[in-house]
Amino acid sequence: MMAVTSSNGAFLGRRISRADGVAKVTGKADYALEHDLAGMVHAVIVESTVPSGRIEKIDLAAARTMPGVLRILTHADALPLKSCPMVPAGSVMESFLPLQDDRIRYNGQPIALVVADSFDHATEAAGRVRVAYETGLAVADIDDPTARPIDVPGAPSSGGGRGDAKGALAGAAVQMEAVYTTPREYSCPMEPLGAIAAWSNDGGLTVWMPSQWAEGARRAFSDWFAIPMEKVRVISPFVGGGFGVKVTAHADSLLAAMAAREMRRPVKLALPRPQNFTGNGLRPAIRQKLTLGASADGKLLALIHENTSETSVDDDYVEGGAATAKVMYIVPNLSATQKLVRVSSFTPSWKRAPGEAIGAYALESAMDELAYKLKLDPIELRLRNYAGQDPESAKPWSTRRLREAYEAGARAFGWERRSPEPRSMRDGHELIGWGMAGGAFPNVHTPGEAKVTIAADGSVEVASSGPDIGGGTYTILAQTAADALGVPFEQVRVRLGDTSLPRAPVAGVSQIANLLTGAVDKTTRAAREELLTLASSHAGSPFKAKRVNDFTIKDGKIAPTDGSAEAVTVAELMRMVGRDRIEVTRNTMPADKASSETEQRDAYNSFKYMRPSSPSHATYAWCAQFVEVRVDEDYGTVRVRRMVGAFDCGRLYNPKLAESQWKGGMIMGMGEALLEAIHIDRRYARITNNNLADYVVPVNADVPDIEVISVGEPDFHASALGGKTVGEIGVVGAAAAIANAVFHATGKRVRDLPITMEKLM
Ligand code: MCN
Ligand code: MOS
Repeated sequence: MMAVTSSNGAFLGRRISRADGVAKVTGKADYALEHDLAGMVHAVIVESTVPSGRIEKIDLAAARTMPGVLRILTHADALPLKSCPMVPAGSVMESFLPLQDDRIRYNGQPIALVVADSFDHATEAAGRVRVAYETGLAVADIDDPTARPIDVPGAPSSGGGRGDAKGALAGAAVQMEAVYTTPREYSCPMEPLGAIAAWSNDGGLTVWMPSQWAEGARRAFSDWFAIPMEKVRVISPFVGGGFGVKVTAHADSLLAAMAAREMRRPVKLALPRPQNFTGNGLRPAIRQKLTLGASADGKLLALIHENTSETSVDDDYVEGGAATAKVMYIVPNLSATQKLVRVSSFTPSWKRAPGEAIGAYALESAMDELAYKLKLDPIELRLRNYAGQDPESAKPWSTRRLREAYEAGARAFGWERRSPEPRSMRDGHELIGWGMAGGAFPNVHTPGEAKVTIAADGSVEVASSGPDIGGGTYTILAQTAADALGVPFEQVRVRLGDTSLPRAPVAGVSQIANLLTGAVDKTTRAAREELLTLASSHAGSPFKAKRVNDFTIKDGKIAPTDGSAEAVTVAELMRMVGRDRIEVTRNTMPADKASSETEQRDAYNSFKYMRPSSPSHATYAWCAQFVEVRVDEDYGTVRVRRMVGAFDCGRLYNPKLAESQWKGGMIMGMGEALLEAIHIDRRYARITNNNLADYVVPVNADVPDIEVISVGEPDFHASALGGKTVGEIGVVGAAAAIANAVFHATGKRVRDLPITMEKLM
C-alpha cells in the first residue's frame, strides 16, 4: 500500500469534537424509535417463562378482551420465515427464528406478540396471555451438573497451535497452571433494541432500527421474508451504542417487520430493558485453563490454552480465548483447544473484543502469576519473551510498538517505585496494589464504498451506509474529505446509516474508521480530479493551466500552483463551468475483482470478505495497561484509583476521539474485573438481574483518573491512511491489570471474575 499525503493535511490528526455531538445532546439526533408514523401501532413480546420443552397451549381469551388490542401473533398463525445464511452459523447471529414452532429453547424466548393501539395497552394485554407448557430438561449454565462439554473440531480462532506443548512443558523448570472463569456479561448499550417497520403497497419494507451494520440487517430482512434486497431499506443514522449486540438484526426487529406485514400498518416494537437482557447480546460464561512452562531465567517454553465456553441449544457459538496468546509472546510450543457447553440460553453474541477481552484476562493473569514464581518484574518477564515477529505466522509485524507502550506506560505510572512483594504497599487501612497487563487486537479489512458530492455552493457531501455507533465516524470522514479536497472541515457534511447510500461492512472488529477513511479519501480524490479537470479544460474556467497537477486547492480556494492567476472558490468555479454538482462513487474492492462480483448484493459482507489487512505482514494494535487499586483491609472493597494505558494504534485520525474510545474500553474492563455478571436462577435457567440497577456497570463515581498515551506511528500495511484498529483494544488487558493489582495489594489471587468483596474475604 502507498503512503498518501493529503493536499494540506489540515484536519486529519486534529482533536476535533464530535460532529454529531450537539445534535445528540440537544435531542435533535434522529434515533430510530423516536419516529412517529401515521397509523403506527405498537407491539410487545410475550416471553416464555420456562427454559425448555414445548408450548402445550396458549390461551389468548383474556388478553384479546383488553383495551386497544388489535392482534396477537403466536406460532400457530405467524408468517413462516426463511433462514438467513448471511453469517456462518452461530458465529454472531442466532439461527433461531421466533414464532415458527412450539419448541422452547430458553427462558425468555419470544412466544407471542401482542399488537395494540399503544405501548401501554400492548404491555397490559401481554401480561394476560396464559401459557401451558410441557417442560423439558434444562441446562442452566456452564456450572450445571448436567452440562457436558463437547468438542468443536475446526473451531475458528481458537483451536490449533505449534510445536509440542505437552512435551516442552514436561521439561520446563518452572510450571504454572490455573483456571480462570468469567461469567455471562451483557453488552449494555444505553439505547435499547427495537424497531419501527413499515411495508409499502408494492411489497417494500422500511425498517428504522439502531444498527452496527445497516447493510447486514437489510440482507437479513431480505432472506427472512424472501424478498429482493432492493426492496428493503434500513435506516440507522444514529446509534446509542452497540458494543456488539447491534452487529446483526435480531428477533425484535424481525417481529416488528412480521407484525407490520400482518397488520398492513407501521409497527413499533420498543424492547423494554429487561427483554434486552433476556433476548440477545450476551458474552457467554467461559472457563479458561492456562498452563505455562518456562526456563529458570523466564523464557516461555510451552503454553497450553484450554477453553470451554457456553453456547445455545441451536448454535455453535465459539468465543475462543487463545487469539491473544498466539501472538503476544515468542513461545515455541503452543496448544489451543476449544470445547462448548450447550446451555438453555439464546445464542451468545459479541461483546466488545469477543475472545480478546477474556483471553487477555486469562493470559495476562497467568503471566503475572509466573512472574511471581520466577521472582521477576512482570514487565521484565514480558520483555524476555518479546516477539520480534508474529510467532504464529512467522510474518514480520507491520508495526509493533509494544516495547514503547510498556516503557511509556511504566514511566507515566511511576512503575519503578513499585515494591514487588504483595501486601507491601499501604496507606492506613487501605492496601495498595499496582498491576499491569498487555493486549493485542487484530487489524482487519473489508472493502467499502463511498459517494462524494460537490454542490454548486462549494459544500461537500460524503455518503455511506456505514454507521457511527458513538465512536466518531461522522467526524473523521468529514476530516478525511476536507483534507483530500482541500476545503474547510465545516464545509463537509456526512450522511451515514441508511442502505439507500453506498454499501459498507459492519462496525464490528473495529474496522470502520480505517476502511471508510480509505474509501472516502479515494472517492474525494476522484471528485477533486473531476473538478480540476474542469478547471483546466472548460471554456468557462479562468485558468490557463492545462494539467490537473498544476493546481492547488487550499481552504476551499483553487489556484494554479505557479501563481499565474487569482484563486477562485469551489463555488465560483462550479458557476463558471456551469455545473450544479460533481458526484463520484468509488469502492475499495481489489482492482482485480470483476464488476459483476462487486455489484452483487453480498459484496460487502464482512463475514465473507473480511481479511487480515495485509497479506505480507501481521498487523495488530497493541497496548500496555497499568492500574492502581486500593483495597479496604476490613471490608474487602476494591477501588480503582488510577489507570494508565499506552496504545499503539498506528496513526490517529482524531486523537480526542481515539482517546475516548480507549478510556471507554478501559472502563468496560473495570466493569468486567469488578462488577459485571449475569446471574441465573438455577431453578428456571432464567436471568434474574435483567436491568441496569441489578446488572452493575461502572458509573462516574467508580471511574478514576485515566491517562491514555499514544505510541503509534503511521502503518500503511494496516490501512490506506496509516491508522490501526482502535475501538476494542482499550478493553483488552484492562481486567487482567486490575486483577493483578488486586493480587499485589492483598496477596490473594481471585481467578473468578468479577472480583467482589466476598471473594476477597
Ligand atoms: N479512530 C482514530 N484513529 C484510528 C482509528 C479510529 O481516531 N486509527 C477513532 C475514530 O474516531 C473512530 C473510532 O476511533 O470513529 C472507532 O474506530 P474503529 O476502531 O474503526 O471502530 P468502529 O468504528 O468499527 O466501531 C466499532 C467498535 C466496536 S467493534 C465496538 S464493540 C465498540 C467500539 O467500536 N462499540 C462502541 N467502540 C464503541 N464506542 C461507543 N461509543 N459505542 C459503542 O457501541
Ligand atoms: Mo464489536 S464486539 O466487534 O461489535
